[in-house]
Amino acid sequence: PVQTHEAPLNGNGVLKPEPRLNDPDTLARQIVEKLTYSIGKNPASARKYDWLRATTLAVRDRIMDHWFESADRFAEEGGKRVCYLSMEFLIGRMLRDAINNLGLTEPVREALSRYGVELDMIELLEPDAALGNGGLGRLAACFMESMASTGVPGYGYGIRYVHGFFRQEIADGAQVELPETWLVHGNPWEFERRNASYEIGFGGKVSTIQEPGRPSRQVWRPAERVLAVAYDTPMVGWRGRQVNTLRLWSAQALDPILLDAFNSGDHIGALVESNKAEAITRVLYPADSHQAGQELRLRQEYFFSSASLQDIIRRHLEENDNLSNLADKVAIQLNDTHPAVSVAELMRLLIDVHGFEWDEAWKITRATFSYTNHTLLPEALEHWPIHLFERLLPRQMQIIYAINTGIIREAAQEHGYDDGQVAAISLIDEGNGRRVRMGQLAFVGSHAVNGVSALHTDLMKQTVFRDLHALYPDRIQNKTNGVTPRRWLMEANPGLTGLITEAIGPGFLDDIEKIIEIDHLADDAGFRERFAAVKRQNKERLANIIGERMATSVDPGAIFDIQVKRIHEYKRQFLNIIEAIALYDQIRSHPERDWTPRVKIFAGKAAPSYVQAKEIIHLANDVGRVINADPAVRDLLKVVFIPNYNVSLAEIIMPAADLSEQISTAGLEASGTGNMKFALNGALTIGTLDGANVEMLEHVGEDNIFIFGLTASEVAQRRREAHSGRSIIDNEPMLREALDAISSGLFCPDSPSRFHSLVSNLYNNDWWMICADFRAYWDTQRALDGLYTQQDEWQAKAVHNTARMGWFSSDRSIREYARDIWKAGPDREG
Ligand code: Z16
Repeated sequence: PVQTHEAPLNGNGVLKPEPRLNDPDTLARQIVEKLTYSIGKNPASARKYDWLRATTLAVRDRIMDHWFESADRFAEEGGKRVCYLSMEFLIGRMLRDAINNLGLTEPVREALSRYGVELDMIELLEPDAALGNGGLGRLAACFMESMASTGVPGYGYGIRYVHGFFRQEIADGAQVELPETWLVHGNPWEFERRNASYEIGFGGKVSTIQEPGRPSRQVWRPAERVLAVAYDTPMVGWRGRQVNTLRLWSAQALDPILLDAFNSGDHIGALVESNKAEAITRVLYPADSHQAGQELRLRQEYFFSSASLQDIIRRHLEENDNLSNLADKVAIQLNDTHPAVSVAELMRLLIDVHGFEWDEAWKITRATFSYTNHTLLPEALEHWPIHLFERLLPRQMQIIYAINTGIIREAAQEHGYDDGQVAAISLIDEGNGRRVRMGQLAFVGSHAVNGVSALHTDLMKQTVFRDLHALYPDRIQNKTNGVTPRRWLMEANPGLTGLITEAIGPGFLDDIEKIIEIDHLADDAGFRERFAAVKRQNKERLANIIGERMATSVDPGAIFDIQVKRIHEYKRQFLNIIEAIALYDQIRSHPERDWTPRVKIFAGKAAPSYVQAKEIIHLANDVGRVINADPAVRDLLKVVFIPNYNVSLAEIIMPAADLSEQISTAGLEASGTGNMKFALNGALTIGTLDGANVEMLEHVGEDNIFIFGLTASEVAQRRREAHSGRSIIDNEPMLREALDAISSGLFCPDSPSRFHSLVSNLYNNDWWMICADFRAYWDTQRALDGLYTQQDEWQAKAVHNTARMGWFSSDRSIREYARDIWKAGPDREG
């Protein structure tokens, strides 16, 4: 195996370079030095991209100083490391975040201005690192930033996809997917670590080796092997206090080319192996809240799990005599079930490679792992067909059977479980063609299992993990999600950050919960006006983008009513669109009424194979085209779908919202994190009692959030009663007329039946409770119309939202994980 040690760069301190200075003069000089000697341009001939690259390299030098310091400190202190295993890290752009956290924003701006270069302009040229689908991947990115900011020695482990999440275009109203190519111009943030590479096996056979006088052991001989090569990216914490590492794995063939085949004339065949290996890390699956069931996906999951575990074990053995104290030195968090095969893989490595007995290995494994669940949707729960699993990972399959036997024995013998209860906890689903249930595997292999909001965690105990929870009642705990205030307030909304700093000083930048100190300023008319002025500026910026990209003019004086997130039936963008159509109808029928102008803004991507989600995108675009062009509406209502929602667009949208739409069918959104970003930036929320909305209500108070609709238990009740939409539609003229308008082809005259199946789903079973919640949603929206005309009241509520959102910082989430699950971090000695 290709496992060598990384050379300590500043051994004895002899080779240690002078740390870089941060004044504008030095920065200006060094940026030009990079331009000249690393890029080969002079300031006169340099293009915008060259300046971006030179600036990135100069900033990167400053990160290196902190990075080594952090690594040396961890090694010296010998404390517990936290490894966050995640198939997705949705980071976005990195330059502004790094500059902000290093306190370099003003000196870099000044340095560049000497060459007539604008920092804000070059920042926009950086591609988004879009190695994630949505909430789960963005949470991992916020957690990486917060671990570095709160002093947790955190290591992210994931996959270096060549193609991140697809680029979305809208053509004639419909989503078109295009490949994303963030690496084509090189990636100055990553460092290839050839010396950290590991072999990953697939397929083959397991044989039993029996040596005289010794217990038999299993040896796995994989049929295929690929190489996992590490690429490290620094994760800079607030004030550069700590820099952690995100280690992403790239797949390569062991032999780059089969020379024998090539020489005998088979030029294509010579490359087959390398193509097959590289395919593993070629592309991110664009499936959110839905299992991607292909073999390649299982290969991806095992590939990055095994590489990460081998790396963790290697580092541990560099610093310790053996692996028996692994759990004292490492906590491994499984971000959803995507890395759950790690449970079997660590067992294999401990037993087959490092000679542990089963019981000892199982103790170490459980003490090391913990698992976060992000969804209860049955279609999202991963379960792999046994035959596929067995063919690809035969030894891991054996281990899973053995784990299962142990768990079932414990349940039957010690707890008297009957056959039905045993079937419910089994790692093998015998129901539909025998499958490995990855949630069950992650659960039994972990000492702690968490949900991502209080409601979601309760529902986990009642639904998917009901029987395992009964067996292990102390294992499930809640860790409500959070978002990093550096990216989502300071960097995205410098205007608001400046205003708050003027009002209460900069203390909230180090401790976001201090933002509560602006709460009483909700009663201060002068402050409210300045708060509203910042919002207005942010809305103008978004209005300009909408004008440029979509040739639609929107009035920044209107309510900016925004729903941005992945498109999914349970998130109910459809309900929002139906409300827009009903409002359109009312504005036309009652022109004399005093309508409050509104701009309804949508953005988000649909999984390419998710037909209904794509129809919803199409509907939003079709409805927008008709409403925006109707003179009878007199600009009182606009409907806009902004293409290609991503982290960078979110950074512009969040600060520009008056109203945040968080309207999922209750019980289905595990947490939501966009809800937090909006409210932190002073948007009011219209939402259901779902996910973290419930806790937002508790923090901001019921006067400052607009809750409507069925509760989770009411939804469950109606579903048991086989609720259908028809009787509701019959008794609700506004709803019926809106649906009739859709069915009539009013919005799609070229293809009038386009949305028939979307509408007939509502009549037939209304699974997502769109009809059931329509009236409550409509009434709440109209109350908000009224409130918006009372700007004093509206702005006071907006101030309360910003003031009271400090708790939803990912710093708080991370401190809870560190305290309750990892037993690691700065608050623990050693
Ligand atoms: C995802 O983004 C989420 C769940 C999931 O099973 C798969 C993906 Cl890709 C989301 C949840 O839907 C959302 O409620 C939650 O806030 C987020 O994960 C982070 O926990």
